[in-house]
Amino acid sequence: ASHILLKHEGISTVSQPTKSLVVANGGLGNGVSREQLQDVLGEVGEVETLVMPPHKPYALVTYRSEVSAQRGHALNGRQLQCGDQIVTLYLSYVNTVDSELWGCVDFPPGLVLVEEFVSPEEEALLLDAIDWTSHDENVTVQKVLKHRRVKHFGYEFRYDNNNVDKDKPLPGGLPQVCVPVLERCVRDRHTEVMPDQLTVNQYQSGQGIPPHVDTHSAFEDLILSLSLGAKTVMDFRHPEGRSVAVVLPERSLLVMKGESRYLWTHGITPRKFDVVPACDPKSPAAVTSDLSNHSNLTLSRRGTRTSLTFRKVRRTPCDCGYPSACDSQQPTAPPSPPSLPRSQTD
Ligand code: AKG
Repeated sequence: ASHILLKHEGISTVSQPTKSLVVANGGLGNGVSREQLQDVLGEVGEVETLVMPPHKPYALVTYRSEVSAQRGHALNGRQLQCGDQIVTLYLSYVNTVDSELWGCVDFPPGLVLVEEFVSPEEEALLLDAIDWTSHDENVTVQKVLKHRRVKHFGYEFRYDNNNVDKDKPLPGGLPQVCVPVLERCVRDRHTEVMPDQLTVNQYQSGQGIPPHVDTHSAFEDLILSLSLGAKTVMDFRHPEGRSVAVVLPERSLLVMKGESRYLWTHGITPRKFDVVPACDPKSPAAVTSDLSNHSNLTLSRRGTRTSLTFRKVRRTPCDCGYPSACDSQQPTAPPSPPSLPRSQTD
């Protein structure tokens, strides 16, 4: 494998341990998904960066420490089930991985995108089941906001205080049609708990949602967002200014946890076209890369996107590791969440 990597890709492997490894066979080009590889590599230590160049049959991983990389190296020979084929991973040390050189910057930590999470048939079923003409306030609360329309199930999300009335559940609960999707989220270990709140956002072309952090005291760590009907670009911003634009293809599931949920804002800029990588439609995984370093970009006209955002209402104050962004951990109780989670009503 080392010989082929050097000859075809210019990657030279080294025998002495370093923090970085090339994972031969572990690439998007041979059917390994980012989340699948991240799961395996993350079992043995903290992954700092994972670079998966579009269409290539290998990935490059850098661990936080050399000790973790040594445990990663011991994954050599590990087999993965990818669709109906079994892929064997071969790992070798490399000197350094320059993410910029490779044209990919990693997602915010804790962010996972699962492409084709629902089939086109399920997508149609879910879209059909959202009845925008129903106003039964026992089941759903519906609002037209400046840049989108919304519907809430389980609990109403209130845009005046960016929170939910925890003692006022909507008796209808979550729509039955969502149950198979949520069961799959549990089966695939994206969540251990069943969400009890759903916000449906519908964006026409040109609409969006302001950057915000979902109020920590309102919801537990995990946020799941299913994109239906059309793709969009979601912008993630770190408080220190770093930003990552992530293409969310239709039928994909976005899983936000940890730092990406608690510290980074997420939002959708209202516009009619997005800049996306000009990728081979047979290999949609390529579009999950951050856009800033792509050389081959194109314009994509926005269609009507409906997103289903599932969350679990929090019952005890948040004690996350991001106090600067946490309304539960402010020194004095603020009248409304501080300037941290911005208004989501615009
Ligand atoms: C929200 O409703 O707070 C969202 O962030 C929606 C995100 C989405 O449309 O995927």
